Amino acid sequence: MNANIFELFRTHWSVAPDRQFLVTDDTSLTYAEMDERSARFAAVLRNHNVTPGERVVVQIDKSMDNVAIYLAVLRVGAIYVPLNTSYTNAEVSFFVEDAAPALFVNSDNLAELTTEADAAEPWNRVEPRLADDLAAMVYTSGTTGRSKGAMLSHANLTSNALTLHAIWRFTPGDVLLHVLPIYHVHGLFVALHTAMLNASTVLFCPKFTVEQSIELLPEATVMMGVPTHYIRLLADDRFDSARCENMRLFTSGSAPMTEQVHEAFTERTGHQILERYGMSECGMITSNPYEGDRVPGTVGYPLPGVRLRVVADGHECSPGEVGVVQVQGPNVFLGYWRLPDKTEQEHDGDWFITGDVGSADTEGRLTLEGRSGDMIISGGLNIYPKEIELILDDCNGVLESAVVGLPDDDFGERVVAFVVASGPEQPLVDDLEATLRSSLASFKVPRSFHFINELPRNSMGKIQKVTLRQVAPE
Ligand code: MLC
Repeated sequence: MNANIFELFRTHWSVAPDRQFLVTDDTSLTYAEMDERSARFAAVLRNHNVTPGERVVVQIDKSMDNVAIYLAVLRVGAIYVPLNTSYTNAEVSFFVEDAAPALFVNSDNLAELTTEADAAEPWNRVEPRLADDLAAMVYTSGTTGRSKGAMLSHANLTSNALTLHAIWRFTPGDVLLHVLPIYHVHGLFVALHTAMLNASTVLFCPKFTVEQSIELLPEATVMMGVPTHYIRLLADDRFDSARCENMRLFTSGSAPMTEQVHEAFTERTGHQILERYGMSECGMITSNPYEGDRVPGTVGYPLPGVRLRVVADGHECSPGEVGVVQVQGPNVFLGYWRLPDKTEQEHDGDWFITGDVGSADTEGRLTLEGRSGDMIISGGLNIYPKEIELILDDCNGVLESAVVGLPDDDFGERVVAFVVASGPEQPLVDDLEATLRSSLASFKVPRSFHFINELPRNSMGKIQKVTLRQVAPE
């Protein structure tokens, strides 16, 4: 049997080849048309010597052809490596060097590849793959500031897609409002895979705007988002229960949602948001129940087939006790690309150490408390302070720096930098910002800079970020 997940998609959507798959403002594409488009791109990939097991790095705007290229990469048995479109050249060159792709698709060659696809003879086959062959590699940042490629197999993606499709009760006729970027696990796998297994129509928005979401909600039955999406919708009076009349399910993830937002949402729409928990290395791990209590502030139960334990000081925690969440299951990645030591470091035997801190109750319902590292989650994007501090520390006039996340009404957390000047003259904030912007994606650039005489340290010399968060000006 061919374990290539593309084969699974094709089996499921073949029930409705003429159904609209992706619908945008000005155009649409049926499932049969997407099948053909991906076959054309498959031919192009093969002409570019993309053979099974080779990587294809892709950094392009969200579009129908982006989806076709993703499917084409699966089809030819290669490994899809998506990159955030806001990464700078400096960031991208690291990924390209690390992944060593057979092809790098970006805005420079997209038009040419598209023209080649228009003219290509469709390659209608699906390369046979084994369950453990890689389908995708998703970069995640790390505490050291160096990104790691999480290797995801066809079996990883398949198990998660089938499970979510089942537990979130996708039914014929479901229409997905798709506002997420497709360079991350949430928008690419969770949203698109479940829709494809359902042969669902997807209202495919190039990016999230309140205006377009409000306009499209009456036509949709399912929306998947990050808390910032729901916070912004709630800030608009037009977002009400009438707009959500056809909606069956709102899910939220990638960042914690506050109980206040949960409650305001229910009050306004009559719907309870279903919060779930996942990460690039594992796809989805837990979910609040479709039927039964969706408890604000908790992320629900392990998905069927997924095992979870909470560990503190080398022992498994009893219910209610807080520790680090560890996971086992068919969804868990195969390791970090070319980093066997790092892979081993983040495992405890057969268990993957997520780095998230939480507790499980007697029924196994998980509540997350935070992270064991000092990662910042801003608008559903993970940001590692180290990456920013390393650049700041190299700036003229900077002795040292520390970056923390502070509470933010829109993004959940925002990035803030504390800087100690190396001399009597403070460096200019504009200069610091310009240096950071030249090498880092703009969502990582601190929203404010604060100069202090020295960084608070404990007796071991470790910077006390908790203290910094407390002294930060509003
Ligand atoms: C944009 N900006 C951000 C930001 N997004 N700053 C901090 N945090 C963010 N998340 C900044 C830009 O850098 C830019 O800054 C300015 O805001 C305008 O950019 P924009 O692109 O127009 O912003 P906007 O459309 O408002 O984006 C907000 C957003 C977006 C919430 C729609 O961030 C988003 O799509 N987030 C979802 C991310 C996601 O899919 N995560 C899933 C990861 S998978 P400037 O200074 O240049 O003006 C995962 C696993 C799991 O975590 O469980 O799901």
